[in-house]
Amino acid sequence: MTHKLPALPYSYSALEPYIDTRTMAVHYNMHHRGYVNNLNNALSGYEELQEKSVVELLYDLDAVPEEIRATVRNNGGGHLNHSIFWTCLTPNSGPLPDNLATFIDDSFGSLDAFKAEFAKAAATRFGSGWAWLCVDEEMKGVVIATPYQDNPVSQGLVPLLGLDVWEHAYYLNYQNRRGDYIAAFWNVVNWKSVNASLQSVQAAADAQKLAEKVQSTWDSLVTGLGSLLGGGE
Ligand code: MN3
Repeated sequence: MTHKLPALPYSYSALEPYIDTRTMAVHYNMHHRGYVNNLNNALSGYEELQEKSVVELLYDLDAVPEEIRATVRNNGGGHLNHSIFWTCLTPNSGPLPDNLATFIDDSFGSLDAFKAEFAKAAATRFGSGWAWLCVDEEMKGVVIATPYQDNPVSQGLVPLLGLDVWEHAYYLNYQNRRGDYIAAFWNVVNWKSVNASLQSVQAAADAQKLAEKVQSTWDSLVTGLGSLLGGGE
């Protein structure tokens, strides 16, 4: 597959004054486009890797040949991270859907406690990187920060909400005031989209649980049949 720059779901100016027009234009059109182009260039000549989605590539980086692994990690990560980031933003933020509010309360105690933990991860990420809200294997919310363009899927976590804290994401408008940029971010979070991501993870987990239940029912049925047919001890 050829990886493509996804359409931005709003105009460059839509997130003003929290994220300015010029930053959005450069960020989307230059930075994100660059990651997509570099990823496609790196994969040229690797037909089996071209069949994989960017999530599949990053989930199993060991399957990527060493000579292009760092390039795929950085540029595949850059592509996926920004694709997630754009959908996490909206000019019409609104309240949290109930399902997401419950998930955040269960995982962090309250929305304010979650925001404080997320903002701290974003503020203390030294140098370039990202802050994330993810779902772990136990279906709990966790906050992490990743360096450079690393994506949480490489650690087996599913990202729901990401914040780019590279200087290119805020420097034109905020200069060195990363904290102001992080505070402004909460005004443009697309909670509906974050909740939609959460719901698809929850649906997949429910389907897996159901499959395991069917399997264990089947196992006990077969075991029972086995002892019936085999006559036991
Ligand atoms: Mn960026």
